[in-house]
Amino acid sequence: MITLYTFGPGFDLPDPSPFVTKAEVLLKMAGLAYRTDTTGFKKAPKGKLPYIADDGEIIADSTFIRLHIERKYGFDFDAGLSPRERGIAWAFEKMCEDHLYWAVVHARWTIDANFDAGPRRFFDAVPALIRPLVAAMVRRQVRRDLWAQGFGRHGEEEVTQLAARDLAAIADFLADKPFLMGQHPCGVDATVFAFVAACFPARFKTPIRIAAALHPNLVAYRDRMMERHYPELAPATSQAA
Ligand SMILES: N[C@@H](CCC(=O)N[C@@H](CS)C(=O)NCC(=O)O)C(=O)O
Repeated sequence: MITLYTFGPGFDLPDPSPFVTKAEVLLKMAGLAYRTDTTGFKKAPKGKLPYIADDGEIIADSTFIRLHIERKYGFDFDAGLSPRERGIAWAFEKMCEDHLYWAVVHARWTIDANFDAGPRRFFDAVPALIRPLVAAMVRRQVRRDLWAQGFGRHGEEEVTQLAARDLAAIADFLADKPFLMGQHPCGVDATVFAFVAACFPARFKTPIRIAAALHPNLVAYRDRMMERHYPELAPATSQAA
């Protein structure tokens, strides 16, 4: 059976990491049996989650997990889409992963109240004496990552402007369709759902959440996907909108 290495549910989400949620939804969409393991971070081949172990084979990175499922199990996440639609789906996916994601990281890690309400909990298992030091060290590294990526050079208002454009683009393209590319869910929905849901938890006081909630179709989409793949979490996340 496939093992998916995760952080475990947190922040009123299936996983604090939208990349992990994306990978899990892909496994669910493909109908593959899997179990989750929250103890794999230290052995992550690329230093990040998610990764999977499938019959002795280790695959790291949510997109490579998708390609692995497509290749090994012959499941086409974009079945029924034209080449043009596949291109659009890929562009939305990468906008979420390489743009919107960093706005979420910025909100969670650089705003003190949000850090205390979320990421600080990652360090609960660290011995109390060194816990503040370790938390500060990792937080510094995330700030460095944000600086290198570019969002760390912007103010909160500027980051919000960029995230709001991403969310508006998704909402406008989604329009009144149930799923991003039409009547049926496809691969990009695993990604868009995961990253849109990551904008919503009420514990994070961020204008990004307000920007997302401005689009009723986005809220409904998040709820629809949550109900479909995480019915046990659906009521909690719906209140968190
Ligand atoms: N491109 C990777 C990104 C994964 C990623 O950024 N994971 C983050 C959590 S959201 C992580 O594990 N970060 C830990 C670290 O950088 O130390 C994917 O698609 O899986």
